[in-house]
Amino acid sequence: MCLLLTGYEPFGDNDRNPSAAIARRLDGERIGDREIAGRVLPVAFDRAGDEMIELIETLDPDAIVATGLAAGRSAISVERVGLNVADCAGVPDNADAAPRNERVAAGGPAAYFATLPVVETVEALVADGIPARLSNTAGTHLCNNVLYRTRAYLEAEDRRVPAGFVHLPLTPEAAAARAREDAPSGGDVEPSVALETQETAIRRTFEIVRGE
Ligand code: PCA
Repeated sequence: MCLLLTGYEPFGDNDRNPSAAIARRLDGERIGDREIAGRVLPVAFDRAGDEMIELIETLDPDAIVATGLAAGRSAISVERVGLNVADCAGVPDNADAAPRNERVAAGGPAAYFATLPVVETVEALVADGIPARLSNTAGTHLCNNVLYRTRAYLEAEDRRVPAGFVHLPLTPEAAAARAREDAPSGGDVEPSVALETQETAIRRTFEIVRGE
């Protein structure tokens, strides 16, 4: 048994994805008596959810924290809900799929709640001095897709494993790279949080799930 942590590969106009970096950095680290298995999912609507389900079947995790990048957000965002909506909102996936107003699962419920202790997690992160917030939408791109697929699978299999999704902001380096053209002429720079702080937040999220 392990603690499953997933991140995503780069996508769209992001040539780095902090969620992949953190999954790699925390892979093999111990939280109490459990080891984190850090894996990177493809940004592809027809593969990511299936790969997550394969990981759950192979690794039989005690807890699942999926993560992804949400450029523009200023805080670590603990997602409350995954919607039955697939809409790339103008950003095709890495295989050029661009769903518009589709369902993640035809005939499935409108939404699934994350089963991580989302409120306690946000409270603990903020108490530790980490900018964090509860988020009521994971969007309609792949992050939402994997949250929905993961929870739908766990419900169908009656597996009582806490599972949820955490969106991560840009790192300062990535925000600076994206601002390189605008910033000197007075444009705004997107918000960012240092990778080390993001990593601490994800480690802490697992500790809270484990009741530590
Ligand atoms: N963020 C996107 C997909 C992959 C990622 O890291 C999202 O928020 O849906």
